[in-house]
Amino acid sequence: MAGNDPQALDALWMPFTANRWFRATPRLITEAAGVRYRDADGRELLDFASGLWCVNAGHCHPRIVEAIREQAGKLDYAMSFQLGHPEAFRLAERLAAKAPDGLERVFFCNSGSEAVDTALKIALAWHRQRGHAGRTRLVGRVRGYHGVGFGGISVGGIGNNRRQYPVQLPGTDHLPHTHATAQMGFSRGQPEWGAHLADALDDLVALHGAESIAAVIVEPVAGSAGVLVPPVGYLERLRERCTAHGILLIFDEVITGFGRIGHLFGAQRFGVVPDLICCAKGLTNGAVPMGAVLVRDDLFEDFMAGPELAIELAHGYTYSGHPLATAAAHATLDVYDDEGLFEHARSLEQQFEDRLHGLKQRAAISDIRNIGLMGALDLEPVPGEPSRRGITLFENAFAEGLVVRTAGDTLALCPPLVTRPDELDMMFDRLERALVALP
Ligand code: PXG
Ligand code: PLP
Repeated sequence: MAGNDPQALDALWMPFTANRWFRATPRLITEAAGVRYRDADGRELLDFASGLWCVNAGHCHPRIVEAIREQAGKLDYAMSFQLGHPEAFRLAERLAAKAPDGLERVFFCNSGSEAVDTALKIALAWHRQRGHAGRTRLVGRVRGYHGVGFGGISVGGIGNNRRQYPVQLPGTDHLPHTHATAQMGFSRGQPEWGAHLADALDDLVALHGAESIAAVIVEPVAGSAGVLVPPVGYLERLRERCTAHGILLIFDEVITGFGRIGHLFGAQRFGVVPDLICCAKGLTNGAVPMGAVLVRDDLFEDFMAGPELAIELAHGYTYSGHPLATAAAHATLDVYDDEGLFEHARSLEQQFEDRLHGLKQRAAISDIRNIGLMGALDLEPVPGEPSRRGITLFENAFAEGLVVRTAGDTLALCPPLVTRPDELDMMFDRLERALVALP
C-alpha cells in the first residue's frame, strides 16, 4: 500500500530526471557539510556541482543554518501583500547597495523561474505604462535557459525543454547563440571572436520594428546549455543596440550571480549594466528557495504615477520575501563578505582553468570552456546513443566519490566558492579517473 514502505520510490515524479533510470539505480543523499555530501550508504562524495549551481558557500554553513533556525522560532510568516516584515526591506536595501549603479529596486520571488517571469512582466508593463503598449515582443537567445515557466521556456532556447509544450507565449524571437567550436574551440575565458553576433538584434528590429520589441533577455554566461562564455565585446554591443532601440536589457544571473564568476553579478565582471537582473540560487546559498529581480530605479518611478491607492504592478507571490528565505539570504551575504568568498573564487580561477583544460587528452572530448568557477566539456557522443557517455561519466564519477552535473554528453563543473586548492585538486583527480574509464 502506498505510504507504508520506507524504501518505496514510486510516488515521487522526479524533476529533469530519467525516472526509470533513477529507480533502477537510486542514489540518495542524506547529509552534507562544506564541499561534501554523504549518501544513504554512508559514503562521502565531493560536490563538484555546488548543489545545482546554488550552494556557493558550501553545504550547511553554520551561520546560515543558525539564522534559519532562529528566524523559524521568531516569525514564520507574515502577509506579503499589504503587510511587510523589516528584514525583507533590509535585504532589498543591501542588494541595491551592492548592485550595479542604478539597479535600486528589488522584487522578491521564490526561484529563478519566477524571477524570469517577474522580469518579463515588469518589462511589458513598463512599456505599457509609458504609453508604448505595442512593445510586446520578447527576445531570448538560442541555447538560453530561463527556467521552466511558460515565459521562461518561450524566450528560452533549449529545444528539449520546449518541444513537449505546444502552446507558449506568442511574439517571441531568439538571437543566435555565441558558440562556434571552429572559431573558439578550447578557449580559456572570453573568446575573441563573436561580438558581431549581437548585431542580430538589428535584424529583428528590421523585421518587426523596434516599436514592437519590449525586452531582450540573456544569461551573461549561458549556464545550462554548457557554459557558453560571451565573446569579448558582445555584451557591450548588445547593451548598446538595446539602448539605441529603446529595448530593455535583462540579465538572467540566476547562475552567474553571487560570486560564481568572482563578483556579485556578471554585470560587474563584464562592466555592462542591464536594466533588470534576475537572480536566485546563490542568493540564499540554496538553503531556502528565493529569487529576486533588481530593477532600474527610474523604471520603478514610472510606475508610481497613477492614483495613490492603486496597486502599481498586479504581480506578487504568497511567499515573496519569505522570512526564512530572507534570514538565509542575510546570513549568506554576511558569509560572502566576512569570508571573502568572491576574492577566494577569483584566486581559484587559474587552477580551475588549468586543471579543466588538462583533461583534454583523457577522453574523446570535442571542446572545453570556462570562466570564473564555471566550466564545461563536451564528450564525443557514442554514435547512435546520445547521452550514453554523459550518463556513464556521471555514474563513474559517483563511484569515485564525486558528484558532477551532466546534461546529454556535456559535463558542467562548478565547485563551491569555499573549495580549498587541495580539495579542487581532489575533485579533478577523481574526475580524471572517471573520464579514463569511459567506453
Ligand atoms: N535562469 C537561469 C539562467 C538558470 O540557470 C533558472 C533561470 C531557473 O531557476 P529555478 O530556480 O526555477 O530552477 C535557472 C536554473 C543545470 C541546472 O544543471 C540549471 C538550473 C537549474 C537546474 C539545473 O544546468 N538553472
Ligand atoms: N493557486 C491558487 C488557487 C492560489 O490561491 C494561489 C495563491 O493564493 C496560487 C495558486 C499562487 O500561489 P503562490 O502565491 O504561492 O505562487
